[in-house]
Amino acid sequence: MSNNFFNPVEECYSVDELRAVQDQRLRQVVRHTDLNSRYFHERYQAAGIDSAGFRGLDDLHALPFMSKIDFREQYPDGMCCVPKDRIVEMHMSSGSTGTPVVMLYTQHDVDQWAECMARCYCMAGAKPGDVVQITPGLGLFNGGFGCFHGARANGMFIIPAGPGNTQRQIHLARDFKTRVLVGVVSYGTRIMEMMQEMKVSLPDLEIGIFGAEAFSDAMKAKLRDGMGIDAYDIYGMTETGGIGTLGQDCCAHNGTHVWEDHYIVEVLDATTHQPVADGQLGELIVTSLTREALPVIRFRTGDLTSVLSREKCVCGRSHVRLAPISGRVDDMLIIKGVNFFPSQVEQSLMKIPGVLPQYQIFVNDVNGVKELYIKVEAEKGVTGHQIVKQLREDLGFSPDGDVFPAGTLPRQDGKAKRVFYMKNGVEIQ
Ligand code: DLL
Repeated sequence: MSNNFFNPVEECYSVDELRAVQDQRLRQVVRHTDLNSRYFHERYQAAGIDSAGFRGLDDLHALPFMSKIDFREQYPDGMCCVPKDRIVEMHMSSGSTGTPVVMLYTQHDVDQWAECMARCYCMAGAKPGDVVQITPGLGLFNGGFGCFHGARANGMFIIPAGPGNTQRQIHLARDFKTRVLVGVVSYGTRIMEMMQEMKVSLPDLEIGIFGAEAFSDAMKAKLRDGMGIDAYDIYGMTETGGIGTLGQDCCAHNGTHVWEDHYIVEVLDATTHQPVADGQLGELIVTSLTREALPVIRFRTGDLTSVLSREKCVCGRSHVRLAPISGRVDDMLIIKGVNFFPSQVEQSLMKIPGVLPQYQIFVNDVNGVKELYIKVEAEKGVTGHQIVKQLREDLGFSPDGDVFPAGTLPRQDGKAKRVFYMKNGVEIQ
C-alpha cells in the first residue's frame, strides 16, 4: 500500500477550493463552447442560456444534457470548439451501432489527459523510473495512448506492448522487471492465467491498474491474489478524454476519486434526471471543465454508480469518491421479475472457490420468456450445481449453469464480450 501525488496542491484541494475552481472553470467552459461551436451555441440558445450571464455552479442544472447520440450525429468534427489546425491527436470508439464516437485533442487536451493519468499512476504508488507495461491497444482505442502520455508525464520507463501475444508479455515483464501493469480487466485475467500456465512468478510486478469493463470486488481479489499485486480500478471514457480522466481508487481502495478540479460529476435518476441522494444508484453525468477541442457539458455517460463519500479520504484527497461502475443504463437484465446487472453475476461467480475468471452470460428469449444460462470456467471438482446454488442465493432465482475446463471458453485481447442475447437459442446481436 502506497500513496503518492503527481500534483500535491490540486490533488489535495479542500472541498471549498474544489467548488471555487469548478465554479470559475464552469463559467469559462460554457463561454468557450458558446463562442466557438455552433453546435453548443444552438443548444444553449434553445435552452435559454446566455453564456455571458451564466452563473457557474448555481446554473449547472439549467444546462442541457448531451449524450453519445450527439457525438454520432456530429461525426467527424461538428462539435469541435477550436480551429482544425490546433488538433494534434484523435481517438475513437465504435460502440454498438457502429457509428464512431470521436474525441479530438489540442496539445492542451493531451497535456490535461497526461496529468489525469499521471495522477492515477501516482495514486497507485507508481514512481518516476518505474517500468510500466501498457497492454491496452495503442491505436484508435484511447486506452494505450492515455497510459503512454501519463507515463511520459510521470517519467516512467514505458513498455508499449499493446494487447496479445500473452506469453511474450510475461517474458517482457520478467526480463524488464515490470513494476506496473495496465490493462483492460479481462486481459489482466488472461495474463494471470498465462503466468499460472507457464509457472512464472513476477516478483517485480507490484501494481496492476485495470478498467474499461465491469470490475467486481471478487474479480479484484482474484487478480490481487493470483498475481501478487495491488489491483486498482481506473475509469474514463472516449468522450471525457480517455482512460484515467475520471479517476481511480487510491491505496485505501474505497471508491473512485474523480478529478473534480477537471470534471463535475452528478448522479441522477436515469429516467427523471433528478439528483439521487448520495449512496443511491443513478446515471453518472459528466461536465469537463478544462478540455478545449471537445468539452462535454452534462454528458449522460449511461454508466450507473453512486456517491460513496464526499469526506476527506485517508489518502489526503477530498475529490469525491464514486462506487465502482455497476453496469450501464441499457445493460440491466430483467429475468423472472428480478432486475440485475451482469456485474452482479460476475461478483456471485467469483465468490465460488475454484471458479476461474472466464465466463459468458446467455440471455435467451424463449417465446417471450427470458431465461439465463451461464458458462464459466472452473478447476476440477467445481460443479454446475454449485454455480446455480450461488446464483440463486445472490440473485433470487435459478438460472442454468455449466462448468468448463480452464482455457476452453473464447478469449478476446480487447474488451471481453460477456453477455450474449439469443432468441429461441439463436444469437441476435
Ligand atoms: O474503456 C477507457 C478505459 C480504457 C478505461 C482502459 C479504463 C481502462 P471507452 O472505450 O470509451 O473507454 O469505454 C468507456 O467503458 O462508459 C464504462 O461503461 C466502461 N468502463 C471504463 N472504465 C471502467 C471501469 C475506455 N473502471 C466505457 N469499470 C465507460 C467499469 C468501465 N466500466
